[in-house]
Amino acid sequence: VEADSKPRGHLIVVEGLDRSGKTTQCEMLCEDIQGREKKVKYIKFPDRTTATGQMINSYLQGKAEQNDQAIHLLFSANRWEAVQGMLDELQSGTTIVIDRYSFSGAVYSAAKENQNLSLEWAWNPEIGLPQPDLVLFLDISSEDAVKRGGYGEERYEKEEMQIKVRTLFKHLFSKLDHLNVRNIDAGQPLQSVADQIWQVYLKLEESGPAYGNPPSFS
Ligand code: NYM
Repeated sequence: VEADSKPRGHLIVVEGLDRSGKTTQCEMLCEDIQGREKKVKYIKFPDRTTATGQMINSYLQGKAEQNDQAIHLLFSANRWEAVQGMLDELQSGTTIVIDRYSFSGAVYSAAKENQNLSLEWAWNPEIGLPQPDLVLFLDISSEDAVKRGGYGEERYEKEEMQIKVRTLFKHLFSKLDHLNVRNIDAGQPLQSVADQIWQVYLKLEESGPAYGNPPSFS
């Protein structure tokens, strides 16, 4: 907009089930963006290094119990405490690639067996967080996810839960239809998934630079 202001970096979110290859794809995308002489930063939620992140880590590893609402709000707080840092990075022209964000936040809580939290309730604390310019949803069938060497030991890494998570992701994205969400077929070999992602990224770059802070979730 303002001719003399500097463009900000893009905010890109990568979402998907456990075992969908998110982290590997984030790393490959960051390397490719860097290869274009652009500044890029990788962020992962939950950020297990902060005080809230340590509580989340204990919960995920089964070392601590938490009430469903309380742990949900801790996951959200773990994002809120990172907002200023993210906005500063974007303003300095750095593109941010985020490994899981508000979408995982809402969907995993709403997928819990006891059905304690509705998707709508779970989305509420995310309102006001910066909205990504692009969401890459790494879509993989739950059966394929299981075949990829089985799940880890953490809470939520169970087949029944993953099936619900996948359905809820799709439902949430259909409700947030103003967002730029791209479905990526993550059942393909690594390099082919990376190629799909790269094509989508190039389109974002072609759409031109962004200015000011990104809009917030409403
Ligand atoms: N998870 C992740 C949530 O339940 N809520 C959230 O807000 C986020 C960001 O934590 N099974 C769940 C999804 C994962 C687990 O993620 C840890 P990762 O990417 O395996 O570290």
